[in-house]
Amino acid sequence: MNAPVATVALQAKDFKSDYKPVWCPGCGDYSVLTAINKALATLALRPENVAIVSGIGCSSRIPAYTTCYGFHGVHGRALPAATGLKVARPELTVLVASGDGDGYSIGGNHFLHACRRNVDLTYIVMDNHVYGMTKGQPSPTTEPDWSSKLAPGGTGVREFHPLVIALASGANFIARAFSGDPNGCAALIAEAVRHPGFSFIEVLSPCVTFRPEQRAWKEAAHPAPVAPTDDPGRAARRLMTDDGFNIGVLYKGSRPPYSAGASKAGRVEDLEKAFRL
Ligand SMILES: Cc1ncc(C[n+]2csc(CCOP(=O)(O)OP(=O)(O)O)c2C)c(N)n1
Ligand code: SF4
Repeated sequence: MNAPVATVALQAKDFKSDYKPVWCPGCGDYSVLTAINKALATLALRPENVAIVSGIGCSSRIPAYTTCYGFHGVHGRALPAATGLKVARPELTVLVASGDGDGYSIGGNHFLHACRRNVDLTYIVMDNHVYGMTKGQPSPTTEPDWSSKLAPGGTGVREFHPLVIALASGANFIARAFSGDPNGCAALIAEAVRHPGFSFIEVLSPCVTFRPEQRAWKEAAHPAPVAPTDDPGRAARRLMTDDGFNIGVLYKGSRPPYSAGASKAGRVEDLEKAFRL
C-alpha cells in the first residue's frame, strides 16, 4: 500500500456507491462488500486512490458497489488487468475481487503467475464452491460428492486447493476469512493491503441460493489455532492438513514485491517513450 491517505477520516459508508446490490438476500457477498469498505476506511485511504478490479460472477459485481475506481472486466481476466494497472500506476492501492469459478477455473493460469510475479495487489476470492451467477454448476472447489441437478451424483473430481497452490506459486501473504464475520474479514483485508507484494485472501462466502447448506459454515469456521508463519515449509504442512475452515493469516512471507523500475525491461515511462509515434 503506498497511496496517499485521507486528511479527514472517512468512514466505511463513504466507500459505498449509490448502486443497490442485486445479490440474493442472505448472500455472503454483502458482508464482504461491508468488510472491504471498513478495511479501506481503517487504512485511511480515499476512494480516488483505490481501484477495484474484477472479472465476471456475482462476486465480481463488487467494484460497482463502491465509490473507488472500478474495472468490471472479462471472465477470469481480473488479475492481468490489475497487474497492468498496478505496474503503470504504482501509487494506486489495487484490490482484485473474484469468485472460485472466475479465479480458479477460467482464471486459474493467471492466479499462478500473479502469485509468482508478486506485484503488490490484494486478491480477494469469494469462494462459495459453486458458479452462482450461471445457476449452480460445480466449480474447482466444489466437493466431489456434491450432487446437484447439473452434476447428479457429484463430479467425482477432487477439489483444487487454492491456498496450497498460492503458497507453491509464491504468494507473499495467504489468509482465509469468513463473510459471516465482517469485522474479522475487514481486519484481514486491511492487513493484506498493508503487506507488500501479492496478498491472497480466500473468503468463505456462502451462496445461499445454490448451496443453502453453506449457512452451516457459521458453526464450522474457527480461528486458526496457530500464529502466522513465515516459513513456507511449515505453512505447506499446515495447509495440506487444513480442515478448510481455519480463519486468519496462514502465511506471511517477506519476498520483495515486483518493481517495474528494477526490471531489465525498463521503466513504464521509458517503454511509453519508445512506443510514442
Ligand atoms: C468467457 C466466459 N465464459 C463463461 C462465462 C459465463 N460465466 C459467467 S459468471 C461464471 C461463473 C461465476 O462463478 P464464480 O466466479 O464462482 O462467481 P459467483 O457467481 O459464484 O460469485 C460463468 C461461467 C462468461 N461470462 N464468459
Ligand atoms: S446466486 Fe449465490 S452467489 Fe449469486 S447472489 Fe445469489 S446467493 Fe449470492
